[in-house]
Order: sequence, then C-alpha cells, then structure tokens
Amino acid sequence: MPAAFAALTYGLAFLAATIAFKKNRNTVFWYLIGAVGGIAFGAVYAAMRNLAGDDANMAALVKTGLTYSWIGPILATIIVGVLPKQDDPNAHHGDEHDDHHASYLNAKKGVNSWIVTLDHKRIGLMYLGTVLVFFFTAGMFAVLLRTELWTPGELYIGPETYNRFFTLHGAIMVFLVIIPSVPAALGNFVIPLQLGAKDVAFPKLNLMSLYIFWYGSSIALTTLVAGGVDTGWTFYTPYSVKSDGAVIMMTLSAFILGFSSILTGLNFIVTIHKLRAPGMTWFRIPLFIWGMYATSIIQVMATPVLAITLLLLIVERSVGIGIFNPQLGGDPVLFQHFFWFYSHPAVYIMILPGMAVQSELIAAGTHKRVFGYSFVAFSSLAIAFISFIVWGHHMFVSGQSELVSMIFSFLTFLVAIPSGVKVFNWIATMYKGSIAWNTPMMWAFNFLFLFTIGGLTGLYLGTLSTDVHLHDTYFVVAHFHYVMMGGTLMTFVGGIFYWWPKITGKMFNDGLGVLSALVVFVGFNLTFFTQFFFGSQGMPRRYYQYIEQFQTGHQFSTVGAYILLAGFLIALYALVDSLRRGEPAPDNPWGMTTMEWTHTATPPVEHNFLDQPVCDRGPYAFDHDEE
Ligand code: HEM
Ligand SMILES: [Cu+2]
Repeated sequence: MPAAFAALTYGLAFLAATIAFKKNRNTVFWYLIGAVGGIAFGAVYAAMRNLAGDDANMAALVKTGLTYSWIGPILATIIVGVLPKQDDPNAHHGDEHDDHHASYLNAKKGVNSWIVTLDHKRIGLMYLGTVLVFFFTAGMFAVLLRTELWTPGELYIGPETYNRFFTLHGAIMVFLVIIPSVPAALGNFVIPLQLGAKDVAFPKLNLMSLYIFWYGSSIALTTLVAGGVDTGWTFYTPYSVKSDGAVIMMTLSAFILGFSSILTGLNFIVTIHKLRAPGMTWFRIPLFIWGMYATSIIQVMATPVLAITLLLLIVERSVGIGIFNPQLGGDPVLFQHFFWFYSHPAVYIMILPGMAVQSELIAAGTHKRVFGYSFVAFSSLAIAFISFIVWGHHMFVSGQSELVSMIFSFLTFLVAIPSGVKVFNWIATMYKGSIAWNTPMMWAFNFLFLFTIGGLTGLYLGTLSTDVHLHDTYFVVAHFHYVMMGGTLMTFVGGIFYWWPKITGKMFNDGLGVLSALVVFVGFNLTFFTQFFFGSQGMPRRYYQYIEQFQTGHQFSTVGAYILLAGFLIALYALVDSLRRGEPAPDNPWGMTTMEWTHTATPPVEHNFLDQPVCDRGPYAFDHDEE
C-alpha cells in the first residue's frame, strides 16, 4: 500500500513537473531538489517513529520512508509555481493582434494553456470544476450514510465503515467544498472584474494556490484508498492520537489546503486595496467585494492556527511528545481550544462569502440599491472580528469554568446582531421591489429562509442551559447544515447560475433552474428540519445504531436526502445542457449595474477590459434610483 501510494503521488508530481517544465526550464533542478528533500524527510520521519517504538524494524522503516517521501514533489511543484514563466520565443509574434478581442476561453488553446495560465478567470474555473467534483463525491457519502440510517440496526455497512464515511463526508465538504467554493472559484472569477482590474494582484501566487489546492486535495482523496479516517472532521484528541486510520494523511491534507486558503486571502486583500478602478472609492465597491474582503482577513489570520494545530497533532501521533496526551503530561482539551479558535472563525470564512453573493443576487433580482449599504458592509467586518472571540461555545460541556462559559455565551449572542442586520437589510431591499422570479433569485430565497433558521437555532446552542442538553445531538447537525448548506451552498449554486452567462457566454434553461431550487428546498427541509425534533429528543450525532423511537424521523430524513440529490442533479443538468445548446448570452442579461456586467464582453476578453474602466457612481445605481 505505501508503495502504491508513493507511486501514485510521484506520478502526479511527475505530470505536474512535465507540464511545468514547459513553463520554465529550471524546473528539473527544483524537482530534483524537492524529491531528494522529500526522501530525506521520509527517512527522518521513519527514524523518529522508530525511536517512538512502533515499527521497530528495517522493513517498516523503509516502507514509512517511502510513504512520506512524496512531500518532496509537493515542495518542487510549489517552487515551480512561483517561478516566472520563461518567454517562449515562438509564442508572441504571430497571433498577438487577433487575441486581443477574443474571449478568455478562446484566446489560447490546449490543455497546457489552462494548466499554466495566469488568468484569474481560468484559474477560477479550474477551482470551480474541482470543487464540483468534490461536492458530488462527498454528497455520495451523505446518501450512503442516510441509506444506512434507514433502519436502527445494520442495513448494509458495518460500524467502522460508517465512521469512515461520515468523516470523509464532513472533511471533504468542509475543507474541499464549502471553504474554497465561493472565494476560490467565484471570487477568483468575479473580484477583478467587479473592481475594474486586469487580474488579481499576484497572478503567479494565484496559480500556485491552485496547485497547492490540488496537492492537498489529492492527498485527501488518497486517504480513501489508504484505509480512511474515522475521527470525524474535527479530529478530536485523544481518539485521533490513537485511532489507526490514516489520520496523519488527512490532517496533512488539511494543513496543505490551509496554505492555499491563506495565500488566496492575501492575494484578494492586496487586490482590493490596490487594483480598484480609478474613481472606485471604498464606498463604491460592490457588497460582494466587502464580503470577500472580510473573509480574506479571517483566512489570513485564523488559518495559520489550524495549520499549527494539525501539525501538533501529527507530531503527537508520530513521536508522542505529550501535547495532548495526559499520560505524557498533555491535555486533550487543549486540542479543542486550538481547533475551535480556527474553526469558529472558519464558519464565517464559510458564511461571509455566502452573504456576499446574496447581496448581489438580491440587488440583481429586485433592481434596487441594496438597503443600508454601509450597514451591510460594516456588519461583514463586525462578524469577522467577533468571530475570533466566541470559540468557547463549542466547549460548554468540556469542563471549562462556568464563568468562562458564561462569557462565551454572552459573546456568542453578539454575533447574531450583525447577522440579523444583514437579513433585515436584504428583506428591506426586496420590499416594494419588482422581484424577478428567476433562477438566481430562487436560490437567494433558499438562502434567506434556510440561513435564518440556521442562525436562530444557533441561539439555542449559544444559550448555556439549553446547549448542555443539545450538545452532540442531531440538533447541532441540523443547525450547521442549515447555515453551511442552507446558507453558503445555496448562494454558491445561485452564484454559479448568476455568473454563468458571463463565465460561459451561454444562457441556461431558467425553468429547469427554478425547478432545481424548489426541489432542493423541499428535500433540504425534509432532511434537516426533522433532525431538530429527534435531536432535541436525544438522538446523538455520529451514532451508527439508534433506538426504534427515532426510526420515523430518520426515515423522513433519508427520503429528503434522495430528493436533495435529485435537486442537485437537475441543477447540474441545467448547466451541462446550457453548454451544449444554450442561447448565446447578452453582455448584461440581468440588467445589473456592477462592472463585470456593464464594462465587459460576454465572456470577457483575456485581460478583462480593452481600456481601463473608470468608476463614476455607486455599485447599485439603477436608473430609477438616485445614487
Ligand atoms: C447567529 C449565528 C450562530 C450562532 C449563535 C451559532 C452558535 C453555535 C453553537 C453554540 C454551536 C455549538 C453547539 C454544540 O456543539 O453544542 C454551534 C455549532 C456549529 N455551528 Fe453555529 N452558530 C451560528 C452560526 C453558524 C454559521 C454561520 C455556521 C457556518 C456557516 C455555523 C456552523 C457551525 C458548525 C459547523 C457547528 C458544529 C461543529 C461540530 O461540532 O461539528 N454556525 N453553533
Ligand atoms: Cu462556533
């Protein structure tokens, strides 16, 4: 198994290196350095394990060395990612002129022109494709889990498999789908266009972030064949130190993905500060940009904490130095503090982009200036800052002091204020607007309704007395699905439909899009609303078996999951169908006012704008409104 794994990762790395070689001849050198470094790392690591007592024989040592030697190619590819592109002597002369007016999709051709592209639009699209593949992969696990829960006992998989499935489902959905969905995929495509910029501030860094993302995610996928992980996506100690699953591989993957997230955030912050079109003051940037700005700040500030936490866990597992293990003087609860210090802000890394898209969808769907622009903008920032001081609400029953719990409980309620401000502003925007009942708007309605339920149920969990009862039950499962899936994912899909004509130059079948949103809405509520009931009646989360009393609830939930699947398949079909036979899209199909619609062709040209656009009004200055 380790050998097969090493072969696979080396194969991937080799592929990347070959492609990168075309980009820059120095690649070979760096690749060699990386590979040697990786093997050295593997050997050191194996030796450390040997010291720690397990695998105390030569064969095991070699095996372990080999398994971890793929760190090298990762390093190599990262280095190659930042190297400048060497000018290809043949490329520039001939067709330069024609390319200028061709769309970004046709300006250059061939697989290679995608893999080494520096165009933020193409990079965004590659993220989008990857994220969608992971979404359906993790979704498949969800359906398999819900199927098993049809009966109180075993239906078709054993308890170990069940544990591995829910871990993979959660870890893939959080780290490979929700977190990169709006920022990396849609943000990459849209941010420079909305700002009137040619690209992001650091295009090479952007490409490198994509490579890192691919590496991290390919390692996550390898855990599938390397035995899986059974700790849950939170990797709580002490179990994650002892479990014999591929914990190191999975946490290493999250560690690597973290860097992709940090670098993307950094790139966006600089882009928003430095590359706004002339005349575009801070109060003329679209609300999508404000949301992405707040998200990026959290990404840059909180993600390193996760990285360090996971690194500590890896060290603890491999050499047992006693950080989280009480037998060696460590403290397992410390892990929870570290983990949630990142992961609570991370839930806002997930929801702020959703809110960001929501503002655009509502403005486009009602043709009105978003009510209380500066409140919406500043509540994004407020949410970003408060999110750092509430992590203790995940630990009310962990044994932390009562005083601390009370303080965290109080602070948690503060987050509800800016969240509420936003919801009320969106509703006020729609008030007396002429609402377009089209696909993007239907997904925006899904968000509005489901996110509100998610946020309100958060208050029950933030209240000390009720959380003691609800903690670790299906009530929590329902809560976070309402916010993460009912919130972020709905606007992600809504955003895909909304920007689809700009991205592809094709219109989609609006009837199908509306239908998909409705089916998802029904399936979603059937799946998760029921969980509030049996959760509050005491059904614990992550349990493989349950008492018969809960069967009806679980069955509703399972049927809902299949309806949900059908809804997403309809949405996918609508998009694929549009690629095949969609009508050509006009430049501004929604009659929207932001620059990606008013100042670019559909699809945009390679460098976005033929001339530098100038901004002379606010983002939502519809004709009938005064600015
Ligand atoms: C008004 C806003 C919110 C409040 C007051 C709130 C409160 C809480 C509380 C107190 C818990 C801990 C429950 C427990 O385990 O006993 C919790 C869990 C959770 N919340 Fe929220 N929440 C809010 C919004 C969100 C948002 C926007 C997201 C994500 C987009 C989110 C994602 C989660 C997740 C993933 C968990 C469970 C983590 C786990 O144990 O696996 N929450 N929430
Ligand atoms: Cu939290």
